[in-house]
Amino acid sequence: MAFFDLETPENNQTDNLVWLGHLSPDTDTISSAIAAAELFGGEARRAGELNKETAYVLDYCGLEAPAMISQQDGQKVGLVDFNQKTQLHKYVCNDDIVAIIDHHAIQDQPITFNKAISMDIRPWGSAATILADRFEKMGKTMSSTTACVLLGGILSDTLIFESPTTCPQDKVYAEKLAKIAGIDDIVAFGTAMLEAKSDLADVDTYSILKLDFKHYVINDKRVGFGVAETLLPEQLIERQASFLTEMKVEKAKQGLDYIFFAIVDTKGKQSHLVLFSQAEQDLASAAYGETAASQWMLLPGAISRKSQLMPAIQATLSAPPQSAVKPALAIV
Ligand SMILES: [Mn+2]
Repeated sequence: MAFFDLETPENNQTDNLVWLGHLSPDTDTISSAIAAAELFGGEARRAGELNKETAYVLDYCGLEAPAMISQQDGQKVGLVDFNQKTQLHKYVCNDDIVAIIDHHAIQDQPITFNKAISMDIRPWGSAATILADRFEKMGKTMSSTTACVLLGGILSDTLIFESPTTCPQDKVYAEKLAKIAGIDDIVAFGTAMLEAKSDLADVDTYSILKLDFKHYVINDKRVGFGVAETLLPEQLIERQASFLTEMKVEKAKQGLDYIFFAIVDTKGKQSHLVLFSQAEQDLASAAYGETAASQWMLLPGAISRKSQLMPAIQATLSAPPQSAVKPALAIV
């Protein structure tokens, strides 16, 4: 079998090598795949349609979207920005995977391997930050276009450093990347990205539900959790009835035990959670310690699925029965 090691890139075989992020790709996933291909060789791929923010970033940076992942014999796949089976494109089998670069917890359904592979998982704000650090540590200069998309990846995942997932390295590397990319105003770039993402008036409700949707399996319960980060929450709040209709379809189609959708108000720093049925209301009440009203729950201060919304669900579903007394979400 082919040999691949993130630590000794000069020895790697890079024929048929592709870099791939998670389903419902976001800016961090796409930019990390692009950067990994530049750093280690091979080509970037995507596992789905681009959201408006990512399309904006690629256009701004002067890059084409990576090609869709295809089914290839003997392809080698480096994964970026995820490690869960539920987020892997069906065209990739476990034996194809040669490396993982990620910043997510290794939780209930990680991809498993029969042999050791090269991994780099750090508790940083974005996979893009890890890629930027690898370029620097390996003494390689990146192109200005790659610096530009990596900056987009950091700003997207950290919500311009406002998300509780942000770490000091994210800011340090954002500034270095901005210099390489020739971007003077980091916050203005990040704000333009968020505005592009918030422009959902012409997008149908089902597409919005699935724009940034992740699956989890916790204690044998299947959970689907979609989020839409927006500067214009009212535009989505008024579509509640339509979201509930689409959630019904999706919950049945995916065989989920629970389905959640959060309208994340990135300006007001709060989330509006759409609660499909009594099951979701009960779980959300236990997890977040808030009361549901008319299939809604307002979660002040909660803007990150990764570090706030999902960990609370995770803790509640993992807890032994009858012991869920105090809410698992600590609002920061
Ligand atoms: Mn990410």
